[in-house]
Amino acid sequence: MEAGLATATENGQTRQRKIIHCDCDCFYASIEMRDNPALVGKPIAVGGSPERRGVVATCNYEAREFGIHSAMASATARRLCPDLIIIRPDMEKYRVASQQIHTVFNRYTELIEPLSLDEAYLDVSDCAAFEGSATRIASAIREEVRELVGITLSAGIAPNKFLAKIASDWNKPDGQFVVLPSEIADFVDKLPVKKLHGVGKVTAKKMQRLKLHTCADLRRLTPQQLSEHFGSFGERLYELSRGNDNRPVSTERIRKSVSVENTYDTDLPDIDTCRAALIELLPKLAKRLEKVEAESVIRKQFVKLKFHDFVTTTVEMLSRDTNPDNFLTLCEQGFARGERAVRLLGVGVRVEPSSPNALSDPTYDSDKQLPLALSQCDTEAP
Ligand code: DCP
Ligand code: MG
Repeated sequence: MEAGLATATENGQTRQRKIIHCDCDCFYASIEMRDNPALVGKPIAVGGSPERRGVVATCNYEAREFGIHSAMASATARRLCPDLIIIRPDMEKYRVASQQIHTVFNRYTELIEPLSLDEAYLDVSDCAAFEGSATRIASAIREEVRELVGITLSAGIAPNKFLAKIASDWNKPDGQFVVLPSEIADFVDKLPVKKLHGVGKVTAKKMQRLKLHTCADLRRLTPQQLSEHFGSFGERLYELSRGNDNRPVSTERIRKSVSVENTYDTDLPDIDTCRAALIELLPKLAKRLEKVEAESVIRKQFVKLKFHDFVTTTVEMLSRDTNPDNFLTLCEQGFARGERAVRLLGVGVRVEPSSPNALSDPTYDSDKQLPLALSQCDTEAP
């Protein structure tokens, strides 16, 4: 049995996990359509006003036909679709719906890992309903969410989290897709590398240069070649390209930070280039924060720099928002500690759950190595 499919049982035997990844369809927009059926069939977005430089949080599938998507400026969205109806978000309503969805999940398993208000992994390996058929459990969950909450949900069913998450997108909206253990090789063969978690813009470009387009291409490389090209990420790529992922569904992890970072093709030589690069990271951070703002509150802002010699330093301050001037000040303080070229820059915020139930996926947290109880600053050797 392949490593990524196995889970240990008490007597030391191994068996396959059954994971369902659930993701509601155009979540905020679905709730708004549910509450105002006159909106159904029309292009709608939920977000800020175009007049006040608002952005789209999400939009329904009719609006997506016009090229509108999450995080787009509402003004741009309106330009693309002059008839677009833009609705202000009502977070409280979405939180209530999220709790209801969880009541449905709880009927089938206690092993639930929420990723955001509308998304969760469920481990149903021990669920006896429907003779243990994860496919039928997923259908039942979708039906019950439709009845109880009045919105649709898509599901991916697979032997691990990585495949389940990709599969839930396959028949979206209002659909589900199963990857059986016997189908994994075929499924990942055709999978574009861009679909792999952790493959961002820079890595994707590099893979393109190396003519690595699908997981089948990645599989042709040895572990040594993968780590030569992609450093410590190489090992993970080796596993993912084979459809392996042994991460358990975790019910306990709490999101501790939200951040973005970038490793630059050419080192940033001085503070001015660092400042400019930092400003460019901010929209991406804002985008990630939008997704979690309902369940998290900001406690600190921080900036991380990795100098060309791999020495890393992090500077942070107490804060309740993402003030760009604060980030610039932190960046200057960090740079002053090294006064040498910078290969990686990160910006982020430390967060706490806004309610004890607001658990989330640590995969948003790209700063896992940072200590949690941070002093004002810390410097790490490589
Ligand atoms: N969200 C947000 N800002 C973003 C992305 C998302 O405010 N940049 C909010 C609105 C979404 C919700 O989070 O409704 C869930 O995000 P998803 O990425 O799951 O997107 P949707 O559920 O809206 O659409 P999909 O059908 O693609 O899952
Ligand atoms: Mg969704």
